[in-house]
Amino acid sequence: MITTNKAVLDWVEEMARLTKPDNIVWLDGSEEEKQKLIKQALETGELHELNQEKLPGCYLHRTAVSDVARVEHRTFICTRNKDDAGPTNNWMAPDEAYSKLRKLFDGSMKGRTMYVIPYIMGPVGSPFSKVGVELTDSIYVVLNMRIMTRMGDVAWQQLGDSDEFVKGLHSKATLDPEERYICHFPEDNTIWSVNSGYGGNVLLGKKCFALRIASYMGRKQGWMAEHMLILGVEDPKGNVSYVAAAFPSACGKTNLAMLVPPEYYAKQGYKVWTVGDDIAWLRIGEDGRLWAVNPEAGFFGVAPGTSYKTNPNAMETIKANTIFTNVLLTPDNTVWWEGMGEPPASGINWKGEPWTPDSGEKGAHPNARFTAPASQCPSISPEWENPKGVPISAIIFGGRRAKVAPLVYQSFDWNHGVYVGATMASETTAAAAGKVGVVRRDPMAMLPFCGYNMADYFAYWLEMGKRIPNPPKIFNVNWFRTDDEGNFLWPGFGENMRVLKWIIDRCNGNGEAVETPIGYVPAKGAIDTTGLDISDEVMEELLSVDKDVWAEEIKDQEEFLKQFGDRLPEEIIAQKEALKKRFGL
Ligand code: GTP
Ligand code: SPV
Ligand code: MN
Repeated sequence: MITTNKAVLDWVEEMARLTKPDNIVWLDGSEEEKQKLIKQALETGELHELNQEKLPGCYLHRTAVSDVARVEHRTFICTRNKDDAGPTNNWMAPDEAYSKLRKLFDGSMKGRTMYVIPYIMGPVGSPFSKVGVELTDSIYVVLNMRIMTRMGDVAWQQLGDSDEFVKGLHSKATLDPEERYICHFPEDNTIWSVNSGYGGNVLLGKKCFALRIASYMGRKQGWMAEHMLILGVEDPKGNVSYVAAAFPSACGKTNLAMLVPPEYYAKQGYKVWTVGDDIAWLRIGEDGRLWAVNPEAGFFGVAPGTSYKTNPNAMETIKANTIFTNVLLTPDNTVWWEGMGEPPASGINWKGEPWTPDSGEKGAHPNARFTAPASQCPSISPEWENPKGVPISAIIFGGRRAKVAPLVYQSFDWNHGVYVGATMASETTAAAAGKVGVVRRDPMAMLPFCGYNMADYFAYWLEMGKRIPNPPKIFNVNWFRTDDEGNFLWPGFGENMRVLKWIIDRCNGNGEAVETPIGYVPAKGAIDTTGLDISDEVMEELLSVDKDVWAEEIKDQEEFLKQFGDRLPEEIIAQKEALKKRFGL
């Protein structure tokens, strides 16, 4: 179906005049269309067909070697006022950005097809949901968007003749990294992305729309768009408590969302249900609680480290109908990555070169990913497409900190929780181009994804606290504390259930805690370690709050907050002063 929506037709025509494709294909989202596109992508080499007996419906894609992660230094928020983008975003004036990118898009689709992808972010028919349209010259993008969103005619139906849709334009152009731009125009509901073929830069429904544009929209409209997983913990009586957790990229959201409780908990009847693994849209419900939906329909997850030991639900999810990007190709035409288990004797690495385990090089890129339908996840929640969403009892912040942050602590109240989120820090990962393992502040895991001034974002969080009659409790976790040799002190993965249990107990008025200057930390023995091989000393270290270490930490937080100047909410400063005072600093 070609829509009759005039705003869409006019815009597509204008973009086609600019990019000059040989033809335009309007996608309907059908199975037949999918098979046709796969066939074409196999012919051009954009996709490689994997062993269809072992991995039915699965394909491999390799990106350009210089195009394997998000490019934060080339990602811009283009608001008329520079201050509206704020000090943590790259900014370009809209006129300048449009004219610069227009030159790059001019004729960029010559000899190619322009695909028109109508899609919905959020469950079909949900009051949370929003429509987007992405124009792209990449079949890989089309096939990924087909998994990650509700794509096709269903979106035209939802849009009707409204002009309220997010306009996304993407072209691979020449893939020149020097001319790569990911530009957002929140004032125009527009995203222009050029010269990349990597997920986060080009699947415009995901980070570009569902976080950057949506965070801007949400602030105007009274809701929130966050870099959060959503999961439900079912207790033996059948009560389900939902939590949302914000960890920076490649810091454990997918893994926590798909957690399999260890035997000790499974036997008692505990279950974990997956609602989403990366993005949450949150609204205040009629009952005064905060309700969340997952705007996505699939998982674009980190492959390395994923195994039947660490994340069996992910392994089951990706057995069929999955696109693998930048993984190792094995001799039996299946896939492998570091951390999956025994490597094959040889293979073709992510760059497309011959590889052996002793070559000294990685077989898969550290940011290799799988794209798989959420519906295939064994732990997918029966509520995951509920148009009303699920009610959130706890918000959890977290990151990778070898030192400083304890395994878990609870904030004193909402405003203190906002301060904890605002001053979060984590070691950088391969999800974005640049150095790995450097500690940086990443407020609410939104540093690369906030579509407006981060100081205003803090203010909005504080304001939401006043507006939510029954707000979630706020916690912080850290699975990544290490000993002096750099070994993780906490087993992580399924065992994180023990921490989740304490968090839910706290939400229900149970769970023993001791008060420390940074918040409530589990009392000795309050984290149940039955069946776990961990010493009391290690537990003590995991939960320790060291004054000298925190004195340094607070100095660094203070330094970070300075950049916001007068725009920083008074309450954030008050929280910082109160924290210092509690430490006697
Ligand atoms: P994005 O998709 O980039 O937003 O990342 P994510 O937050 O969903 O991260 P993901 O769950 O994919 O985890 C990234 C890496 O961290 C993987 O290699 C995991 O194996 C590893 N990881 C996840 N959870 C744990 C944990 O509890 N402990 C340890 N040690 N590693 C973990
Ligand atoms: C992230 O980097 O946080 C991701 C992957 O979830 S991407 O979609 O590439 O941004
Ligand atoms: Mn993410």
